Amino acid sequence: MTVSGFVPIVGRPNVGKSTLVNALVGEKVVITSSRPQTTRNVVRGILTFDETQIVLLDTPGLHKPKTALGNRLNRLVYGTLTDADVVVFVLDATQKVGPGDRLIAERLKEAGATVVLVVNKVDKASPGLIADRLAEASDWDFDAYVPLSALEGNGLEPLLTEITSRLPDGPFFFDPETTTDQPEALLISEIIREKFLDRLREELPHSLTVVIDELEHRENGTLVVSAKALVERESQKGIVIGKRGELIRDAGSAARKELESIFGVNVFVDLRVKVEKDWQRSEQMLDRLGF
Ligand SMILES: Nc1nc2c(ncn2[C@@H]2O[C@H](COP(=O)(O)OP(=O)(O)OP(=O)(O)O)[C@@H](O)[C@H]2O)c(=O)[nH]1
Ligand SMILES: [Mg+2]
Repeated sequence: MTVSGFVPIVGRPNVGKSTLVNALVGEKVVITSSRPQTTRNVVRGILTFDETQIVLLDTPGLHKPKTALGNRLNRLVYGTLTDADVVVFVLDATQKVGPGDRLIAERLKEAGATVVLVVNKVDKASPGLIADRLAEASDWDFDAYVPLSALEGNGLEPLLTEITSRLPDGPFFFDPETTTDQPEALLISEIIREKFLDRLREELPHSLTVVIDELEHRENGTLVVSAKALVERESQKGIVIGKRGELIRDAGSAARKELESIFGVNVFVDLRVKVEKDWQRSEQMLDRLGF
């Protein structure tokens, strides 16, 4: 008999949800960054071992929405609770439990979810601080509490044990070799976006999105990617391009290197920038961009 289930990973922006998904799956299936609100869609990371299959759902950070995009993302996250077998709720050990965390806790209680609470980033926090976080969170009376470091990969085994022991008997939903269900074009656009996030500051990361215009697998194996970075205002265009085109060239070249190592073929990346005025606030644009 096999055991399987759907496990959304939820929490405020920047607490390390995507890092945790990658650590558990054992390979990079989603992008991460030091900027809050990096993840913008639900991506499945699949982990199969022994007679167990865990379908992790990386989700956007829950926050007070300021744009139409923010509203959509929050709804998307709460939508994953419907089919959840176990929910992993992530806190950052270095940050006090705040109103944002309490709101999420309430929603999880209302949904009647089975919840494993993770205190992440313990590598950055003193034992006293970690104990404070666990004490604050114990009021919620969740099903299990696991301190860990997603970045260093410490504490993952206890988390897997807590998740697995709460999964129902069931079939495998994916081939045991599969690690994500993300379409190739989405993975590629995300990797390109990640390279911009690494290089941009302040509000700009929120205003940027990447769309793939064309993907071509040539007969000689080369993968040709044509992509556009969309920004919201004319003034942002110059920043994304950088002095003498340096920033966009660097981002494109970093993306190319990573894509070459993922796909094991030569990759060409043709990258342009386009202004799509206030796309984050336009329901119509969000539809078109697939949010
Ligand atoms: N020191 C330390 N840093 C971590 C750990 N886990 C994640 N981080 C860092 O925290 C930042 C945010 O990580 P992400 O995984 O992108 O966070 P997220 O919760 O997915 O963020 P959103 O997608 O914006 O909601 C990155 O700079 C990570 O490297 C950890 O265990 N220890
Ligand atoms: Mg994320």
